Amino acid sequence: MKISLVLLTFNEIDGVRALLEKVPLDSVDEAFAVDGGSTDGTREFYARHHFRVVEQTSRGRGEAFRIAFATATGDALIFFSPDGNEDPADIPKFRPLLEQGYDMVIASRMMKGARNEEDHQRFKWRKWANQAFGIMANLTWNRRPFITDTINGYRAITRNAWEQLRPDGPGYTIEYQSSIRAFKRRLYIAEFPTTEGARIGGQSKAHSIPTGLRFVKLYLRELFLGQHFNKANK
Ligand SMILES: Nc1nc2c(ncn2[C@@H]2O[C@H](COP(=O)(O)OP(=O)(O)OP(=O)(O)O)[C@@H](O)[C@H]2O)c(=O)[nH]1
Ligand SMILES: [Mg+2]
Repeated sequence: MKISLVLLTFNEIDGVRALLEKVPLDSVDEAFAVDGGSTDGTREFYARHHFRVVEQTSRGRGEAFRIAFATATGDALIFFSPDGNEDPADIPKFRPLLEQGYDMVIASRMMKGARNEEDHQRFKWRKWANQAFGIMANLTWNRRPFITDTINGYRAITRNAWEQLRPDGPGYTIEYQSSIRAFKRRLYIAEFPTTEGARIGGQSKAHSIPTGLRFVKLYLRELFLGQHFNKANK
């Protein structure tokens, strides 16, 4: 199976500087970055290291996923965000599950053996909100075993699944929408536990309240669309 690795960055110079050399490139067949228009030296860093970059024409992670599928030649794509939250040592864990036939593989911050960035805090607001969205999606659409982390960006998706699901969501909703539509089509999803690290530098661009509202809107739209999302996107 041919696997493409996609790095997603928008002003992530501290992260790429610390992590690019830790990415196990020998475990994938192709690798490139999709950049959302960084102005902090991220793009220049890639250029200096002869790492291929595709520039986005419009911003947001949703657009980045779509550009990645349009650019990559692999049968499956692994998405890795080098901001410190995701451990590059997990990258080789996706292949065996994809080769077993799973349509989507998610590195879970919520399952047994995993660690969430907020686990040391008493009030895990973001984790709880993510879990609530996850439960809503599982209860509404999932007829297979419970998926613990429907939102994490650290995941692999096969091209075949992507073409069936055609996710059209904006920004940070892209992963939640991919999971929801995979539930609707009864695709096979695997999870493995991961340890979420702290952000290395720069800033988060995902602001909790507006992002949460976009998730609610997306959930309602998916409820309305039901199984008819292919037509809606055409
Ligand atoms: N290609 C691309 N990447 C983006 C875009 N927006 C954010 N990213 C990257 O996506 C990853 C996750 O974004 P973050 O802003 O860290 O969101 P988050 O992980 O929910 O927030 P933190 O927990 O604070 O790190 C990072 O590697 C960002 O650089 C975009 O518009 N295009
Ligand atoms: Mg992050």
